[in-house]
Amino acid sequence: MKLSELKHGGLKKWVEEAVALMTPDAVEVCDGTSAEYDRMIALMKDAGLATELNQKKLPGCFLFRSDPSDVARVEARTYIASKSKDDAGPTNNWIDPAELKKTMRGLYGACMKGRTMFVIPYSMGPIGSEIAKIGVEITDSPYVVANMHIMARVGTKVLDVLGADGFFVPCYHSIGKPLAAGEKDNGVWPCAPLDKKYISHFPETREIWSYGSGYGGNALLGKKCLALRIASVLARDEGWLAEHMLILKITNPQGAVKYITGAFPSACGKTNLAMLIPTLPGWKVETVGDDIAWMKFGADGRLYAINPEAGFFGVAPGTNNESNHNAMESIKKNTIYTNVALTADKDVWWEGIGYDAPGSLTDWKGKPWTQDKANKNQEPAAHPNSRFTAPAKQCPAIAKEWEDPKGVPISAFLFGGRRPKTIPLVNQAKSWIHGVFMGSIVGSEVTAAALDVQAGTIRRDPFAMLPFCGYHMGDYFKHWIKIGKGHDEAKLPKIFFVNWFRKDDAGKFIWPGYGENSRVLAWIFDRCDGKGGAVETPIGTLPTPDAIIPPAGVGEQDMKELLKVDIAGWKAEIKDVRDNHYPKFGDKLPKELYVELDSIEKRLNA
Ligand code: GTP
Ligand code: SPV
Ligand code: MN
Repeated sequence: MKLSELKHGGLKKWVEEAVALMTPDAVEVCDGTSAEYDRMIALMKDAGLATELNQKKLPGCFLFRSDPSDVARVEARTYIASKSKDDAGPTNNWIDPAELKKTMRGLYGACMKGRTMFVIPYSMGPIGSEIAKIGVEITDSPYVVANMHIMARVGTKVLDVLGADGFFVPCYHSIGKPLAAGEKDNGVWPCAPLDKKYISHFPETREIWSYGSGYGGNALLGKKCLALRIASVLARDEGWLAEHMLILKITNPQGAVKYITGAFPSACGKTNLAMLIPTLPGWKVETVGDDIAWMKFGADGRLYAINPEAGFFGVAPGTNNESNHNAMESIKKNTIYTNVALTADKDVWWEGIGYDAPGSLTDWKGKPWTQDKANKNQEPAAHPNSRFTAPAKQCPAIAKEWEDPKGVPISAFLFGGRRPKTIPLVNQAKSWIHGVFMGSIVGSEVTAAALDVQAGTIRRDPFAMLPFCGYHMGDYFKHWIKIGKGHDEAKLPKIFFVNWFRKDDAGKFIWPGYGENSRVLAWIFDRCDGKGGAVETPIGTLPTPDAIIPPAGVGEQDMKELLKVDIAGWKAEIKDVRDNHYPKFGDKLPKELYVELDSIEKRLNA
């Protein structure tokens, strides 16, 4: 579609301004058809950036290798440019919006020379749903266009809903690598150097400007930028919740259904939990969403969640038929693989795929790689943050209501992270405010999902939103408290803290995780109905020793360890929150949370 055919005056003008600034060789408005998707892939093949995979084994699947500097979100280059620095808060990077726009306009100047500008109208949420939001991303990356086709609803049908004057979030994206006359990418992933990358958000004007990266959350602007950073601001203003949460449907052996959401930091198990196959007989889990939940109150006073996305951008390493069969089934066709390893017969491979590397591979950097199991220090063949992009509808466990524009009523919120010690397998909050306290102190061992934070250390990641909250985190806590005060607590989701990642002194996981997590989900399900063996402790409501049937290989002693209240560990935890975590938020830290902190401390000392 041509620019001149756009019916929305504001959109047309905004694109024309971008064209004048970025001077692409051509402009195309995306229609969202499969022919368009195929054309994007063909363009990338021509540029030497897409490798066609074995079409017998993996029909419609392609592999991309990004630049080694462009393999994950870059938190140090991500900005919340609110007018006042205080509105961005202590956990976000801030630059004055006028100054940032000036810098970025400089970078955007002629940045699309030699390339085509693609205009992608997209809907986060089912098209036309009252909860859905429309964005328009302009980009010079066919890789981004193809990924957006999978991750969001894109094209002409979105323009139809937008009409002549509808609201959209304008999103600029450029990889920041113009081409000189006759120059081609020639197999080199185009992007800008780290100090030129900017992932910028202007919350007051609801704008997103991204420059210099082609990877994941930096470039697919509907995902973290719109659906979390901008949406969290809209949610604060309008009284709803935009959260980094999976959404699952769970059915018990009697056929009763509940919906549960869960916030775990990046690479801490959301996709896996959303697609879990229960080991507990008679239970069933189905997927509604694996990364983001938008939740609004229904007329009945309950919270209803939609998944704003249309696909999965999932972590490849560790995904196998045992750990996540449904993901493996979802990624057998029409899938984009990024930074995984390639086998000689053009199949994919990664660490933790469930079998040894078949012969000599090409690693994610494009170099020959042969598995050497004796060498513990061998570099991995697949990047630890290598990912698959696959349509959600391909998931065998996708719930039939996953696109229901009303959303699904939520019974429980889970919070969790990778905590080798102290935090028990599961712990129910005594009240909404206790649950908000739990969310506010989420911590996790750092993973590879972001480029610039050191893997292996524990950092606080409140509500798993640290990199994704578009405003002051202290105000965000306040928003959660306000939600509780403004609604009937009996109808609000019950809140639980889970930890699948306890390790023994040898560093081995005590809990097998994955499908076995269904044992914990079953307890949570029952607790939502006030059932299930439970004991009150200083830190919350824990299962009685017999309430969770241990999986094979987990002994009585292990279960005791997983469910004990580690008084000394918790005292250290509370001290760390009081000395290091809460003070970061200054007077914006709601006093209700200090009250919770004090009362837990008192109970621990009793
Ligand atoms: P993002 O897409 O970055 O938000 O990640 P996510 O939260 O969806 O994490 P995902 O489910 O992709 O899991 C990340 C890694 O954790 C993978 O390597 C998984 O195999 C591993 N993992 C997931 N669930 C479990 C579990 O229950 N136990 C253990 N030990 N590992 C798990
Ligand atoms: C995450 O890091 O939480 C992701 C991947 O889901 S990205 O889309 O890159 O943010
Ligand atoms: Mn995520």
